[in-house]
Amino acid sequence: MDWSLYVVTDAKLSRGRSHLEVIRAAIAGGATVIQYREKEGTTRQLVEEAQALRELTRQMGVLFIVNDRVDVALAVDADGVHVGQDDMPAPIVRKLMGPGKIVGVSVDNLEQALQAEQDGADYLGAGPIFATPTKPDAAPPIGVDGLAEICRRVSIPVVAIGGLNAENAAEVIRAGAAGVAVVSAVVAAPDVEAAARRLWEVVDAARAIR
Ligand code: TZP
Ligand code: MG
Repeated sequence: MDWSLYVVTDAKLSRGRSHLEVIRAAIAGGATVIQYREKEGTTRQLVEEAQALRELTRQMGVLFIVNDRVDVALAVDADGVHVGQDDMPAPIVRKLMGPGKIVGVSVDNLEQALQAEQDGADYLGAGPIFATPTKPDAAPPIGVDGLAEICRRVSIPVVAIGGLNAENAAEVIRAGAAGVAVVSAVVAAPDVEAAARRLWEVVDAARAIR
């Protein structure tokens, strides 16, 4: 699985553009994983939007993950689901999703990382690496050192998240991350495709010399 550039949706940051438009451009620029993250709207709306993104990501051959909602992930046959520390516990998520689906868990410290790995997570989202206005209720930033420690201690892929952009993506890859997860750096960019391509290039180059 290619975790290089993991793009997370955010309707409020999309400058009035649809998820489909933004995500199509992100994939054209090199996004390898798409996460549908929507905290508002009815279940019907969520399923319809997720369905459309599922079709697009399947056509384009990239992974499709749904944030939080195991039911929505199953409903649209997403590749997996991503849960946080206040969401459904990972072992239950695993049971509901089945062995063939991807389960990702957000962690903001080593203890949570080790627990998530033991609980059967396929990958971790570690962060926030840096403070970010995109998630005001996030835990305090763990920094590149916090990320590096988690990467050293688990054997599953770790995707870094929080305040990442083309300027700082290389250092999280050098710290051991399998990829960078971004919201604003891609979704809020005036030119989504160009922003994604630049990030992908930085990640690819950083990995080549790791
Ligand atoms: N989880 C930890 S930080 C964050 C999430 C969803 C938001 C990251 O957004 P951005 O705009 O890439 O800093
Ligand atoms: Mg969550």
